[in-house]
Amino acid sequence: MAETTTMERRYDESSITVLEGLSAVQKNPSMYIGGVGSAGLHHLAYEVIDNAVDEALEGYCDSILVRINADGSCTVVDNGRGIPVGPLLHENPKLNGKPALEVVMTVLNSGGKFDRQSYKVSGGLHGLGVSVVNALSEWLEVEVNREGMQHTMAFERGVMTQELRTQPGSSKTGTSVKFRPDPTVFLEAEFKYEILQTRLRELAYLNSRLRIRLVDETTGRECEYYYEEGLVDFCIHLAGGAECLHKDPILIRGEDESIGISCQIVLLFTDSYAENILCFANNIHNVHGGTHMSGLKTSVSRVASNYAKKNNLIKGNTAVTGDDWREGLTAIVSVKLREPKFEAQTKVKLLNPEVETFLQQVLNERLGNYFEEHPAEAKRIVQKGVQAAQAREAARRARDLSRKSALSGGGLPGKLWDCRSKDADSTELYLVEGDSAGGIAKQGRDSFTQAILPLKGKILNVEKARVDKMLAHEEITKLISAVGCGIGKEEFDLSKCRYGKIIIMTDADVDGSHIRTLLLTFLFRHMRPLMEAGKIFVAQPPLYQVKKSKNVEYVLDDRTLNRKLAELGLVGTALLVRQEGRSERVIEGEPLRSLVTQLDTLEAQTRVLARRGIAFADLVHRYRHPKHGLPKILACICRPDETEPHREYLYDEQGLAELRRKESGEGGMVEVMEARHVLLSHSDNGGETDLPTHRIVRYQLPECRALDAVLASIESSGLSVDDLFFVREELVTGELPPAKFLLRNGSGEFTELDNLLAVALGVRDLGRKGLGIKRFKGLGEMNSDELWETTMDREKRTLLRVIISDDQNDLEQADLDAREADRIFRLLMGDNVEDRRRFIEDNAVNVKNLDV
Ligand code: 0RA
Repeated sequence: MAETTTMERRYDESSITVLEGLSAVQKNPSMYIGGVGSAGLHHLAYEVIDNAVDEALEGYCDSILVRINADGSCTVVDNGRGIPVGPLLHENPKLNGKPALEVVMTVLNSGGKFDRQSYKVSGGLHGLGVSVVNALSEWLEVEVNREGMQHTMAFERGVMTQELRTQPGSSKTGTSVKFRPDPTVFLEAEFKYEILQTRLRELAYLNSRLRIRLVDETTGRECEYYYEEGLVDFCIHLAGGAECLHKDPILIRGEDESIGISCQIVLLFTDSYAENILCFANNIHNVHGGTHMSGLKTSVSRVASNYAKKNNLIKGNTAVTGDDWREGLTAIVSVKLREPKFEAQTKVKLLNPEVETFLQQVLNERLGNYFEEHPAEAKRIVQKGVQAAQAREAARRARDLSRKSALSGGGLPGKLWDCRSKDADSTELYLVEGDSAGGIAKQGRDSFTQAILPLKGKILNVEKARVDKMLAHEEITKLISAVGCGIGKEEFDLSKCRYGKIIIMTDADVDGSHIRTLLLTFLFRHMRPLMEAGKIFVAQPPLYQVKKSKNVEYVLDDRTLNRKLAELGLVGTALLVRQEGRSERVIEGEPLRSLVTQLDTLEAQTRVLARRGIAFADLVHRYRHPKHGLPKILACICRPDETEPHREYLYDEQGLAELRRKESGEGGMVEVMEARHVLLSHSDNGGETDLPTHRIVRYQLPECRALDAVLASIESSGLSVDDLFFVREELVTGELPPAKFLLRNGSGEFTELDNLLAVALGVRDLGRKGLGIKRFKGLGEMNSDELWETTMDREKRTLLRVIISDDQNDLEQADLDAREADRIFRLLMGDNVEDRRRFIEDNAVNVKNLDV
């Protein structure tokens, strides 16, 4: 008892400075982590992760695990040296003698006191130290393994609750930090898998041979990133399947020890039309570039231009600019330097002038050599630049022409039904698919504020066309002049936009969604500021009209309709289960509703499996394990001597590790790869693969976790999983045996069901009784009143706002999102069919409802 008191007093006195620092963080968290929304929350995790990456940069750590825990906390584990724990020697008597671990956890910026050799900050706005994370965590537990001992400590809101406890441990080293962000501080309490995933993937790209794993315990999702030559993979990933003009990405490394700079550059000249260069200094992405960006740009243009002149590749008097030479270039430059200077705290731009000269030196020489040694590739790259220049000239002529015709009274396109109001805030422009729908929208609209522009057929896919071709396309020029703010980088003027909202209104079918994507591609590539300003919307015309006597309702999609039918069908309905030798069981009310919901989930998840070519019934019968449930991993084993891959289902990582051991046999080499990475490296050089011939390609099966839960819930309600698939076979008499499952509706009528799976469908069928359901095949099938009421009336409609990033307050996250959007457009609208298919399969549409 006495001991505790002295300890406490000692701690009280010495902790004054400590708490001063941390309470400053607690009083004004936004100052330290940028905000208390989702962005700030994730910064906490980045802070700990960055510290682990620093260990990796110094060569002490090669593996990091990040786990989102079921209780809302996050764990970051690394195998670095471990945070020092011994008593600190310090001039400040309040800190002197304290365990180093405690100081690191409770004193702001104390990480620096340990003189770590690394480049200090590996992430954007971070580098504040784990103490900030501690200050803003409801609780935090840290475990350090060092020198054969295991050390633990715990805190609550920055205050120590468990002193350093040491016990014998193993020979492994490393740090594990588990923390739960303070819910009284953060508005957003949940770590998001996707957000962490994008960031962790980038860190793995930037730090070759660092293994980073992310596990989400709440959903069972997980992923692992590991790159031998990360920057090259990053560049391929970034190019998103665009065709490459040369065989392998061009990788250039340089180092000048005398000035303490090293650089890594990857260049990929593609057949696309956008330039895409990412710059990093000490692992920090510099959104606005800086001296590394300008060094790279100048040098690429110089090398290409010199080569073209020397080999007489420019015909006539075409003036090729730097932008032309870099059309379609995807590149990453990563520099590491001792004293980086950035513009502003946000580190958006690198300023060190010596970096520019250094990069030019390295690139002029090495890229010059590459051109000389690869004449065929060099010629292709140069020709692309010359074509770009010619197209730019043609586009300028086309624009001049259209500007002249606009001046001479041409003005707005003939097909535009403009609104009467000229107020650019309250007005709306509807882009409508087809003339007939356009006509209906015209009749239905509020002509004071709503303008209609009907667009004929498929507009041009601008991802595959240069500006000149684009400006020759009538639907596009109509669109440009209706919107009024021009296109491109130099000529775009947001303030000239003639409407407050631009609303895309297409049919709810495949063609409609294609046209919508084409329009979005155009708007994203050529009118991006409109999108960034949140002016682009997607209308949501209903798919169904549901009539019940005089009552008319409109329903957006199949899912909503099904839910509605189930709700109606459940009223007064009971499920009867015949049991051998016993009286039948009756399920109704809440238990029946919950069963139907479970069966809906089952249907949806089964469809996901089916798309992967896996039959659910088969999986349950052959692979459902009494303890592990359904398999969570599908491994496709490709052996050098076999043409067809061999499939194996596994339950966990351990199973995969065993499989790998079994496959590699005596000293053999087998590589385990994520399916998506295989596809990426597969596509970079025209079908020729550089994959290992003996490999295990692993597919995660996250849907199996959801299915496990459904199956467990079915069993816990006393039903059997076999009942799902039961097939009633005809008796010798030709009759069907009595059904095991029956539905009884409110009026006491019975419906026989084949099996348990048929229950959800049966309930929906009951709900359908007495309803008139009409499916609209397109906008053109509605009359103008219907279209107004469901889709255009401000009071009733739902619009989806198109956003590039959810997080405009967080520069870093917004930037990551924008880059991801860029890549996805390339993937979806480019030529690479295989990647596109994969992407669509992997990603369900991700939009939020917004009432405007
Ligand atoms: C200070 C000094 C040293 C390592 C660390 C901090 C460190 C911090 C974190 C946070 C998460 N993981 C971490 N790993 C290490 C240097 C240790 C030494 O010199 O032995």
